[in-house]
Amino acid sequence: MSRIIVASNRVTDIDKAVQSGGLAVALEDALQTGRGLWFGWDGTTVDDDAAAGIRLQQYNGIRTATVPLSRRDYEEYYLGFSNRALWPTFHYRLDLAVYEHAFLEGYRRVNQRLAQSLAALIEPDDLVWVHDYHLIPLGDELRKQGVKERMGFFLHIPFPSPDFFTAIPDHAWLAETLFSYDVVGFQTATDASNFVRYAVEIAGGEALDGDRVRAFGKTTIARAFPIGIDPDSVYEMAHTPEADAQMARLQRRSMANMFVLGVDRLDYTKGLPGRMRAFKRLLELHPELMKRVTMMQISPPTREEVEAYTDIRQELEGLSGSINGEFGDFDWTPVRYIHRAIPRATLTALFRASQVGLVTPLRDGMNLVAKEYIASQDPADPGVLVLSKFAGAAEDLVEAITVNPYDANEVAEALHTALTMPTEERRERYEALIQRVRTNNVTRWREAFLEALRSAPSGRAS
Ligand code: GDG
Repeated sequence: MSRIIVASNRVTDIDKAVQSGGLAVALEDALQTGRGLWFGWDGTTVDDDAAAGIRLQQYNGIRTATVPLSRRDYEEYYLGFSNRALWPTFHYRLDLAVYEHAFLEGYRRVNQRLAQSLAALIEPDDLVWVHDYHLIPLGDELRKQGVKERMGFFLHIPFPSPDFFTAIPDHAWLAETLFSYDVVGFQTATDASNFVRYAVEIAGGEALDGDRVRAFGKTTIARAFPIGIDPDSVYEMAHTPEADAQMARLQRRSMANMFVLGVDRLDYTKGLPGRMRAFKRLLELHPELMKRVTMMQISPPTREEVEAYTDIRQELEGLSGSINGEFGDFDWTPVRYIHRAIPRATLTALFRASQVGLVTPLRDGMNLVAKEYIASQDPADPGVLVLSKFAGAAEDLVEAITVNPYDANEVAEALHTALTMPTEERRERYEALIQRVRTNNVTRWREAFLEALRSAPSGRAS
């Protein structure tokens, strides 16, 4: 069986990463059973990159190969092009996008350097699986290094419509690099079709059968592979004696007996200010809910060196403070806002304890929180998912209450519907949703992608 080489921007401490969920869990099995290798940045920065070599380690049967970044690489490749240019553009926020020439050069340089380090580790018949927007040109750079093995790329965030993609200076170069992969995977059918539209309408290429698309004189496969979770492990974590105790403590300590829960990295794509405004609107429209419902928002910090992230933090602190000042009482706090990461076990207990999971991103590749919320529920008395139509998850989770996150009134009314929904309807929606979360689980995602890669026409995109 072929070895699997995973490349992602960040390789974290595997034990820690597996505990906190995410990509590490998804890939752990594949990496262990396939004698795999996980390659990427180790999260540190050094002054002099010339002195920094590749570091090989082994955890739990998984080999990692990591490199540090120089401070300049970190600024230009990571904070700059990846998070100031690509992240906002791919999330339809051209107003926040900063395109500096030095960022683009840094992005190219780092991808080239990473490819040089990785190429030396690739053996014949390996399958190379590259992840996310930081590393789009890595495959092309590997090809230039002479790598002929099968290579696939998976984009965790949305692929925007051509109008937005073409705002990126050198967009044709970036798009062309994707054609060096044998398979390009997206979260949703919409994302895949945006990519094909770019190839056909902007690059003058053509869509062929079997999800193949040809442009720039090369052919690749563009297909949706919706990412999922491991619902059984989430359910188990939400139903331990410790979780029971945490739920009881929450109910005891609170005047409100209903909770609306939001869990998102503090990112401007997640629609957090709009979510708080919608909760305020709920209290205005339905004052009978005062003192009966509390909104809990857990938002761990992220990318704090990018200004747009400090702005959103200030806005959110201002909003939660003003709602609490206006509506709160000595015995009731309407909004509880936590700007810290909390342990995964506590998180799943909170999912289970909350009558509503409120997931209202303005754009999101998939959104795993929506799936984790469903997986944590008690089947006899499940909560209700209120989900933005702009989350990739909305393409599949159609029994959620779907909302337009830009419309505070609509979200407020959806919250009211969710909080007053009869048990029978809650169960019906839950049964349909948990079925979907179980079917489109993380193992299926991984296996479907790897199968597509294994059976791709050739190891060398042609
Ligand atoms: C990107 C795409 C796509 C959050 N707070 C805490 C915590 N979390 C966990 C959640 C969930 C994960 O982090 C977040 O995943 P999401 O999918 O919701 O969002 P992104 O971080 O933006 O991820 C996204 C994803 O990649 C996968 O392809 O779905 O669209 O943007 O698992 O539970 N975990 C802990 N404490 C916290 O405070 N332990």
